[in-house]
Amino acid sequence: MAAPISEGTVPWPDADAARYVAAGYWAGRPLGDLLRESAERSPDVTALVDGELRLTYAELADRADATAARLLDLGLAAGDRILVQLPNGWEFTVLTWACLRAGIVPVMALPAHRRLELAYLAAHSEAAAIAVPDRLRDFDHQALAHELGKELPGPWHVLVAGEEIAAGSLDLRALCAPGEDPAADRARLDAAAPGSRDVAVFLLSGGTTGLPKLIARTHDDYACNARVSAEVSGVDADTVYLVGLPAGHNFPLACPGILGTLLAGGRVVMLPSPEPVRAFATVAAEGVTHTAVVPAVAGRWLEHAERHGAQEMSSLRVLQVGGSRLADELARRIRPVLGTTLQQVFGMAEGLLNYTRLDDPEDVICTTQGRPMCPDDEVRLVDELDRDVPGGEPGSLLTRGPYTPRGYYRAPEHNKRAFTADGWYRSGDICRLTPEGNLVVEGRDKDMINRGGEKVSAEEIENLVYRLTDVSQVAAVAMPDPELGERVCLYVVTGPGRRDLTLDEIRAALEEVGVARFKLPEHLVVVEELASTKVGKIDKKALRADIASRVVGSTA
Ligand code: OOB
Repeated sequence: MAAPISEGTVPWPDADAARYVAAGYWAGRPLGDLLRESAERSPDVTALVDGELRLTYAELADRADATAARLLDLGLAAGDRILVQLPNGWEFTVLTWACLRAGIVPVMALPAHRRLELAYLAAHSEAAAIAVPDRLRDFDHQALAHELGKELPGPWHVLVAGEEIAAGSLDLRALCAPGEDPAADRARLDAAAPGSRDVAVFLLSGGTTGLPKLIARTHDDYACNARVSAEVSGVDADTVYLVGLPAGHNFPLACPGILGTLLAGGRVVMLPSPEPVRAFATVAAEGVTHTAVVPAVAGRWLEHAERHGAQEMSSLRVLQVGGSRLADELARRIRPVLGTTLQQVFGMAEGLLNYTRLDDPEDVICTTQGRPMCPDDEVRLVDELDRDVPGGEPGSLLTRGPYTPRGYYRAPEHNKRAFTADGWYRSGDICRLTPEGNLVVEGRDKDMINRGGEKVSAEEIENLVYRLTDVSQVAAVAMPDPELGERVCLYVVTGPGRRDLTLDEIRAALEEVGVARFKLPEHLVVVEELASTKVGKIDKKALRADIASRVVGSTA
């Protein structure tokens, strides 16, 4: 039997929880209930679009209940975990809604994850099932899903969305089909609704450690996350929200994303990728009003619009950009070129969300990453000794609040470093506060590489390279990149007799053990020795400066 989730989570202190309830941030109701209520308000309105498939709220809510009932019939129970690794399609939304109704907890993996990440996530969360596509971009997700099961102690269900359902797999599309008796399914799920303080979803941390951390988001806190986000981004019943980023990421899932839009009675349109030709055509065809992208995608959209025009974008009212730092220069082109309002979003799966407001002056929208969405979000900018920095100075961002959990799941040792004793989360972002109260992200003091919004833990890559290749020293650092912002660069001191170690060899070794492709190093610098700091640690600051000067040198 898997251990109950509550054993690994860190609850908010009672006094804070009471405050969040009193202030109305925590509604005291599970997300599945709130979604059901949204469906009640507008049963005949289209809620979900994926290509040819269109579902009204009544159809979506009933399908979700039917799916939930079938999951329970399979033997899954409230509190069980299911690894979700689905591309952006209707099945993702039906399954997620179903899980929220039944109290089954989705662990939001990304389609790019491979054996190493999935095996760890399945084991760490003690998942009882996985939902995958059959194949995606030439990768056999179904086969891998079955292999993973062999190493897990408990029962393991493989749910597959696709044409080829192998022996031993369950057809996810059949599981998500309309039910025979919607009223009975509904009554069954209403009667077994999870508690509002229970865990609703597990999100993955961007990661600065050897292994990714799981973030347990409760129904109360995640509903607040989605609902308040909807308010500050103007998402309501008239919204048509396009999902182009991987749906399991916090940004398109709940900032306000899929959940915020559905809670507000709007329409969600699923698209497999934000590639501009299809994204622009979909915006035009569906009358999309809101969407979320990372800066690298915003750059591609701007280029596309500059070449082919932006007529197709006329319905788009808000373009949310976040996940990594948007260059001011790119930000300034968005309104003139795309004719839409930019909303910068500086968020994290750990909680805190900062938004520029839609009616902020253009200068604030283009040069800051906004401010916390809730009056009860607490933010401090501190120095190395956790002392508040003077106003306007850069400092390391600490935060607490109604939707920022107080610890990672099952990670007591790591939590001592990642959180202060009084519950502040150390985001690792270096920010400064402008006089009018907005945050500007200036850098970070965490050992992470942000590859166009995809987070790569330097430590994770270094550990693997030590294990798999003959190096005596290795350091992974961010290499500046005009398109993605950063890419992974490796500095190595090779082991005896291995002076010929190549980038391809390292990449092949990492791929062989099943690391997501976006984490693979893209540049290798072999050196005699690595500079160290006074305390004997590898001097990464010096390495970052070194690679930055080499990149500038190579393009000059
Ligand atoms: C989002 O979430 P995560 O968990 O993948 O990554 C969080 C980290 C932040 O701590 C920061 O280092 C970076 O990503 N980040 C930004 C940023 N937005 C995120 N850095 C600079 N400027 C921004 N606008 O990335 C995420 C979650 C919810 C909404 C949006 C993004």
